Amino acid sequence: MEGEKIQAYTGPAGGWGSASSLAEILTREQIPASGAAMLMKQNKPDGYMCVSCAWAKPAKPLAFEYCENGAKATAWEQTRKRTTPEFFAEHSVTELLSWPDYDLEEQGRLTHPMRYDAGTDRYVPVDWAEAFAEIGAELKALDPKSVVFYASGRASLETSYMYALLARMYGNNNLPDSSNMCHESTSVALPQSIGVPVGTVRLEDFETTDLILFFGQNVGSNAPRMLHPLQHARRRGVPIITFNPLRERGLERFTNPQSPVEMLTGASTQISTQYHQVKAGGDLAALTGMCKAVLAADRDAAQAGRPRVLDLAFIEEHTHGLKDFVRFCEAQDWAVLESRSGLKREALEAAAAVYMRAQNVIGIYGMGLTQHRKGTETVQMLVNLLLLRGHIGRPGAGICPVRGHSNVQGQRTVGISEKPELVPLDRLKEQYGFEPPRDKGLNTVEACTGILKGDVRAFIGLGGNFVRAVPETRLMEEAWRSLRLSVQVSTKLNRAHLVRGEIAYILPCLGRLEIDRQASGPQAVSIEDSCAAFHGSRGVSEPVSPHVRSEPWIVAGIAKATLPPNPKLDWDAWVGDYARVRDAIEATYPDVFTDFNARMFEPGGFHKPLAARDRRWETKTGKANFIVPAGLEADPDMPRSDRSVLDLITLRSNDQFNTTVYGYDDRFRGVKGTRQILLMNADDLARLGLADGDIVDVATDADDGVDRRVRGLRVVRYEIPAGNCGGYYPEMNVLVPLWHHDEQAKTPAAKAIPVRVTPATAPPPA
Ligand SMILES: Nc1nc2c(c(=O)[nH]1)N[C@H]1C(S)=C(S)[C@@H](COP(=O)(O)OP(=O)(O)OC[C@H]3O[C@@H](n4cnc5c(=O)[nH]c(N)nc54)[C@H](O)[C@@H]3O)O[C@H]1N2
Ligand SMILES: Nc1nc2c(c(=O)[nH]1)N[C@H]1C(S)=C(S)[C@@H](COP(=O)(O)OP(=O)(O)OC[C@H]3O[C@@H](n4cnc5c(=O)[nH]c(N)nc54)[C@H](O)[C@@H]3O)O[C@H]1N2
Ligand SMILES: [Mo]
Repeated sequence: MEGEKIQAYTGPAGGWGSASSLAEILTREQIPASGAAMLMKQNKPDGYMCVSCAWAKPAKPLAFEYCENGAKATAWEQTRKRTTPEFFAEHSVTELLSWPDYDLEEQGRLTHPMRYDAGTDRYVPVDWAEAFAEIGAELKALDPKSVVFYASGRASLETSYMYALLARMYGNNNLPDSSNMCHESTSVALPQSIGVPVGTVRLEDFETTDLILFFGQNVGSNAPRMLHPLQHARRRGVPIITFNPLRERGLERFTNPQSPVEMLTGASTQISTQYHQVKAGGDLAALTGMCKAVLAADRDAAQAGRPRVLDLAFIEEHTHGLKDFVRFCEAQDWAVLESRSGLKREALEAAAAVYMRAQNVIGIYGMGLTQHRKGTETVQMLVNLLLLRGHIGRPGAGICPVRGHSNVQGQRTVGISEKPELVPLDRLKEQYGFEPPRDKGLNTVEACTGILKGDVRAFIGLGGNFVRAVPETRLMEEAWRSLRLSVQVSTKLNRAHLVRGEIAYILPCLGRLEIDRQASGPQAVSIEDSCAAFHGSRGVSEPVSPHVRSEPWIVAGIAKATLPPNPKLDWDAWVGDYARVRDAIEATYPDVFTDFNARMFEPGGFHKPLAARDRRWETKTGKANFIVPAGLEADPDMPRSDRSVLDLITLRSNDQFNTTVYGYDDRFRGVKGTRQILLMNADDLARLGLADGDIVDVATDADDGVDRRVRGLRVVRYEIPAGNCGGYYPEMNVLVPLWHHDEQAKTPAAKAIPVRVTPATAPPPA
């Protein structure tokens, strides 16, 4: 426990803490000063697009258009450290399985294609040609329906388009992606509500908004560049109302590390003007309460002959379902809304009062809404609230899901989806002369079920760390080992390489920051940000090793070894010049990617057309829909009558990118040197006979016969609602049952897992 320290952090987000945390990682990853200079090219129209979050890139970037965590992501990728064949010769896979995530990735960048050798229990170097030949032969021998093509959200639009095409030409729509664990609730909710699958807000809307509602997103750690538009909005006097069980520092105060004056004077901007510590999963009730208050005020106004609160003209012309929605809200009892949300009626009415005064409202949200059993319905309830006063399809207003991976939204745009109806299959058929599969493919949860059942035989991973990111760690790792084939295209060593199939490959690829030289010269790639703008990106540093290859090259290699030749598709020509892939993308999606090659470096990006922004509603009713939820229970299949059961929220620290752990500090939450902690409320501690600093075990409260347990966590007394506790992802994934997911979207419900906390017991003898 040496080096562990828990001490409340009093600084703002940004500020000197961010500068020193950044200096520390640049030194540790041995990044020379010239490497640090490359940060100047981050998120610039002539530079590269950050590999960290998906937040929008402004047309007029700041001198330093990067943040502490974007810079960390760059340092992590640009590290001088290497994971070489010598490293693999020294360490058996069995040994590496006992290493923590941090130690695996901290070895540095992968340099050679590697194949697992059962005789020595080691990964050994292999030629690219040999690797492709075996992978192709295996895939040809397997039933296409038994193969999964996973994508993490970092690969470019070009790579993603090629990868989705590979899966479909091979014969399936088994294209699960990280979005299935992330904003799938958004992708299901928004099309039903407003007819588009993505947010409607653009960066410029922040300049004219006059209220921001902020639900379940930890901006200071996970999208820090967004603090700049938030700070600007606050300076204009725009209120920000936050709903979050934890008091997150980035949502409280921000010192702009790029402002010399602020850094010298220690001035900081208060970010949230109201902060509501809603219970995990309580947003559905909280939002219903706000809607109820708005409707009541409207009724009063109507009776008193005052101007109405609802935007009746908008509702009349553009929406459907108000009557049923009003009936639902009126039927809800305040006492129930209070107990489900954990917030007082007065607090919800105070939030509603500010909402009713605002002309242009933006609703922002992240994993705090999507990763719940009722995630989809909760997102829809936020849209319902916005619709009451016409806040969709108007400048300065709209819905703003904050996406995760830097190109996760774009991958869906170019065909990575298990849902065939989201892809123009007829156009692909015509363009490439093949019969695309029409049956629904496997999403992430379904792929996991298939692996558990033994129906899935091979797993190809384009980035990511699937086995570590998904729920049900213990059962998944066991089942993974009976896969026939596992192939991971990766930059760094992770657990998904070690928990492996019978035949296993690690294929090392270039990162987005590196110069990608092909037949026609250095290549650019493109991505889509969280506000639906497309941006070009050019690598700026030398490749980490002569043996690594670009993602398009690797995807083409697998395709050529697996698929019969196709006169309409020349994979080599695509790899030689990615502009030709963009031409192909444009041919498949002419309305979205018009003049793609000519526009890809437009400052601020070029935007995807979004019907809802123009108040055209591509829904079944042809209108924006008020959608009534089935009820207000956060988790219908797990009644929480027993007060010794707590809802566990799985969180990211300020020192990680998903399963990539940069370090053991979580500065803003005052945690230093450890991730083995459990945040708990003082009342719960007293009730359960526990104290700050105690060591506890945590077990999932489910009666399906599966033992899900994490041992030896240190209790941290924390300002978190009674009945909730918090721990870190991915360490806590062992506690998430695979079936515990959003009812409609199947996003794992990682933000409310019913658990029991008990004093630690010694682990049973191995
Ligand atoms: N540095 C860094 N940046 C990242 C990532 C990273 O790991 N590190 N990950 C990227 C990815 S893939 C994603 S998806 C995003 C994730 O970014 P976020 O959406 O911020 O995800 P989380 O860190 O999981 O935190 C969710 C927030 O929701 C709150 N919360 C939890 N439960 C509830 C609830 O029931 N209601 C409400 N209102 N709030 C709740 C938590 O307290 C926390 O503040 O960030 C992306 N950017
Ligand atoms: N309990 C719980 N579980 C969760 C979540 C949660 O909040 N709680 N969040 C979920 C969310 S939102 C997400 S998005 C998923 C994330 O799931 P994934 O996207 O599968 O996981 P990552 O940790 O982002 O993947 C990291 C690995 O990607 C590889 N990599 C990095 N850069 C590149 C690149 O440029 N190319 C290639 N080919 N590989 C690269 C590296 O080898 C690295 O080890 O996890 C989900 N799981
Ligand atoms: Mo994500």
